[in-house]
Amino acid sequence: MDTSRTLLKHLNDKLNPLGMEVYLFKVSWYNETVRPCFKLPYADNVICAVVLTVPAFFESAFLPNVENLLAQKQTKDPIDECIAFHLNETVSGLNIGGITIMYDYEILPNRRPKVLVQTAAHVAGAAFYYQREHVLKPSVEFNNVCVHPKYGGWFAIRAVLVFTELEDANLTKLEPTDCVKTRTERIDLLEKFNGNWKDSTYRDVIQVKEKYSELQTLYFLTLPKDRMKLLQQIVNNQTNKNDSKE
Ligand code: B12
Repeated sequence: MDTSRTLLKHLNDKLNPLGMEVYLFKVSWYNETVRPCFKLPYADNVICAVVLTVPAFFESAFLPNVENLLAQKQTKDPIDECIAFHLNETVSGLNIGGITIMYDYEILPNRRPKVLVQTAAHVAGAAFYYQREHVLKPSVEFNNVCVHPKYGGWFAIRAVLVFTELEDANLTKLEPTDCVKTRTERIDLLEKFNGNWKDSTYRDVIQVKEKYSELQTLYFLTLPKDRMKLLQQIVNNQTNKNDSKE
């Protein structure tokens, strides 16, 4: 087995059970598509991994840890904290130096995102990136959206790991599945994503295998300032349920 494949297996063995998926790409695949100001400052054959959270993440990784998160009284976003914890744990188990983790929310001093995770997901074959150019409606200022072949829009793209000391010129390119094929469907997708993303209809643009639970949907629709209160309620309900069983 070659090094990239061993690496991918390690990452997925650790992260799949937590509701996370990992796909590899080379720096050159990403840098060839983005404008110069977004290019990653690494050699062409350096291996990167894009990390997604899929519906199971909330119940498999996040909820079991909520009590600890509340006890720590930390100020960071609890979901971001949970993802960072698991990614740090996972890479610390690797025997490779020079690993850089870039999160979706990280912004450079020039106000640009550190990494464009949608482009990363597309070039890694994780999720097709539907952009306004695909619908030939140049007059409309659409924001663009990735669609996952199993989970539609019920997922998020959380991070890119860069393995700065690992180069592989022969990494096999996985093409993303083009699951929103017609122009009409693509316009519908982009209109839903831009028109009213809060109703989540854009997420159901294809038939999906699994989506966010009611609780997860409620959590993400709750304003960040009120999420800790919601988590406290979830923990209290859980404690009451356990008490009544005893
Ligand atoms: C800034 C930002 C916002 C801003 C502005 C929106 C925007 N897109 O600009 C605000 C705060 C409004 C926002 C809101 C939301 N966002 Co937002 N946001 C981002 C963020 C941090 C950066 C996006 C950005 O600035 N891109 C810069 C532009 C220039 O990039 P671009 O348009 O892709 O252009 C590049 C490509 O076209 C590429 N390119 C050129 N040619 C080709 C060819 C090919 C084949 C490819 C692949 C690429 C490619 O080159 C260009 C750059 O040179 C990303 C996370 C991230 N780090 O990427 C999330 C992200 C895009 N947001 C996301 C979401 C879900 C939302 C919300 C629904 C809120 C929410 N619940 O989080 C709303 C939706 C609002 C809406 N209707 O669009 C998701 C989208 C997931 C998906 N399925 O695609 C992301 C990826 C975050 C995540 N963790 O998953 N967001």
